[in-house]
Amino acid sequence: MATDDAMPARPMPRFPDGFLWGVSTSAHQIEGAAGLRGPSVWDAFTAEPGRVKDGSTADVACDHYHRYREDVALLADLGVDAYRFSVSWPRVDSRGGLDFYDRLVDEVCAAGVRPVPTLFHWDLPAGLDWLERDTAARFAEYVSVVAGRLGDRVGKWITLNEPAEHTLLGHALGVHAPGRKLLFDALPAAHHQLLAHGLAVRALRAAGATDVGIANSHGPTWPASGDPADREAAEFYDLLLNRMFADPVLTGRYPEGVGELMPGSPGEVAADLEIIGEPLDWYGVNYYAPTRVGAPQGAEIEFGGVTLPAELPFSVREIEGRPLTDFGWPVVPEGLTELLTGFRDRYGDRLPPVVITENGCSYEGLDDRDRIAYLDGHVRALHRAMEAGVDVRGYFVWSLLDNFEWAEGYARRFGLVHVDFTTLERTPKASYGWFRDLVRHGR
Ligand code: IFM
Repeated sequence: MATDDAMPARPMPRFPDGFLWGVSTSAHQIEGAAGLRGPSVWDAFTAEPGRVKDGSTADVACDHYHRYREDVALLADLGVDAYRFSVSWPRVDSRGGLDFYDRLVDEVCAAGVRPVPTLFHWDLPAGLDWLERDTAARFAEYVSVVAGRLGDRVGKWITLNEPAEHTLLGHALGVHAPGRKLLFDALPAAHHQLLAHGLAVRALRAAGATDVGIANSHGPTWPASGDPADREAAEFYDLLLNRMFADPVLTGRYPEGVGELMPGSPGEVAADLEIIGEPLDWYGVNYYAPTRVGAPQGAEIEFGGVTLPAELPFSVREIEGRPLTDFGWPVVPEGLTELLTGFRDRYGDRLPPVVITENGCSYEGLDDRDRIAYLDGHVRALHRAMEAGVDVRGYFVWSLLDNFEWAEGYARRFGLVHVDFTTLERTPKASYGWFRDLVRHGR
């Protein structure tokens, strides 16, 4: 079991009353295919040889479908205020419908924890396609069904998880499901997800929801040098990964030059943007690390487990002098302060209160001091952003459990709780004890 002496010696600054401490997971990464779950694009993708590095699938994953009571007991013992999980659209579409989530939400509420469902975390039902506009309308129908069934117990909702990554990794580079390598022709998948987000906000509002957000992934983009070519490439990268997903949601506009690339006439895109820009109650940020970007170098680049093709108009460079996680991601806590204060400066009053919907790191071992150092540094960096005037209302660790890390399979361990993928035994790590102390102290 985790020990109580895991807390770093330096006292943690106080967080305001009501600040939400939580942990996150997603359906495809933990549940397994048990029950009546229909197939998703991820099932088809993992069945293709060579797609997942260790050749694994998420057919069992953490078997959370059967072990959810044990996992909710871990949440209760951790003492978190909130649990962010995702609802599997293919499961809801199956004959089992929402029965599993009904039971899960009851269990989470009974443990005194607030359920915070994400309505789409990459497991699109097989046969649907984000390149098709109709998928956005289908998503809104599904969201109405979920809200109708769970809305009596769920207050806080998340529409989408990381549409940027789902577009980039799944549709532009082909390293995630559905495995397309369309490069810039993948942009309709981004627009249709954003439209789905806006339609989902409307569907949730129609069902009476008053606490709605999105979980977008963001990070500062650092130019590799002061050279104009590097600066221009970094600005472009910032546009693609940050502004293309934050601007339309927060301001109802695409950054200059982007709207023209989206499917539909200018009038249609403008009408969609009215929907996409529906006001939110809060804005979710998933933060892991900044990216250092320079002019293209005419060669493929290995970056965070992904091969970036030579023809991209930028290249990703190493951030030197920083510790790396097991995934090879640099540990840069102050990037979170920079990101949040930068958002406040860029979006001003258009930025609603922020919630950090994911932050975490992959490390091996039960005595995971590196994870404690990572989380400790990032929570302090978050506090500095709050001192600088950014309105942040919550912080969720990715993740409660070690789980199926997409194309990396089970090789990356992000959990506060270790999962033995042979026996499925759960063992809290040192970081679990540290986070439990932090949550107690934070109150
Ligand atoms: O595991 C993922 C999660 O599904 C989305 N955000 C990043 C995490 C770590 O890669």
